[in-house]
Amino acid sequence: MYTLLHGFYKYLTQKDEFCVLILGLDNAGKTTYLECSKTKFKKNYKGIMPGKITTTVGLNIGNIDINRVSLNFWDLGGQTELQSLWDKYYAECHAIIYIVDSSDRERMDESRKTFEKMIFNENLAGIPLLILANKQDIPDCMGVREVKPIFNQNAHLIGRRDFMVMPISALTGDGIAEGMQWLVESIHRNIEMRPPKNAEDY
Ligand code: G3D
Repeated sequence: MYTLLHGFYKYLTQKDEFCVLILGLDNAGKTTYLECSKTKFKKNYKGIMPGKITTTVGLNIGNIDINRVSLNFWDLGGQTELQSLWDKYYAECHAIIYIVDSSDRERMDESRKTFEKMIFNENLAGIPLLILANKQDIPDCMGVREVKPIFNQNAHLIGRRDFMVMPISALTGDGIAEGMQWLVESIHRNIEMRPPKNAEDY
């Protein structure tokens, strides 16, 4: 009887756990994005002041619970020497958030090439991709209408998976909630291909 009740309780309270990688060039705003998301979605979380956030060197991790879903975020460093570590995490992840500095036109092609190299990896086949065109608060930055065609050059590698380019400002928080909603829905759509990390506990 206890086992039955315990199992039922577990069923009612257990959250599906998923892992999301936050990737992009250094200075794109990955750390700021994760901080902003935690501030928005975690009760009582007091975020770090944007001025005190330093660029990702190594790894930042964070967890956000949304309804019955628990998202574990891995913000990996974007410097060239750290990019070689990204693929160690591909087989385990359920979605990718790729952050672009929309105000940095000079590095846009470098960002696209890094994205191309990333999605070429077979461990990411079919995995939902969310490109966040960050820093939309900066005047004269590139909007989604400019950023999207650049990354669409890799349409043959993106294929039929869930793919979206959305505008955000990690500094003001604009667009963060919409992106998170898309992410959760896409992860659910792909659940047969990549079941939750804790699926075997059910
Ligand atoms: P990274 O983790 O991808 O390396 P960071 O990037 O999160 O450290 O951000 C790099 C710089 O971009 C930081 O400025 C940060 O404040 C800024 N930034 C991040 N997101 C936004 C945004 O949406 N709008 C604006 N205007 N700036 C943003 P500093 O000056 O500390 O280097």
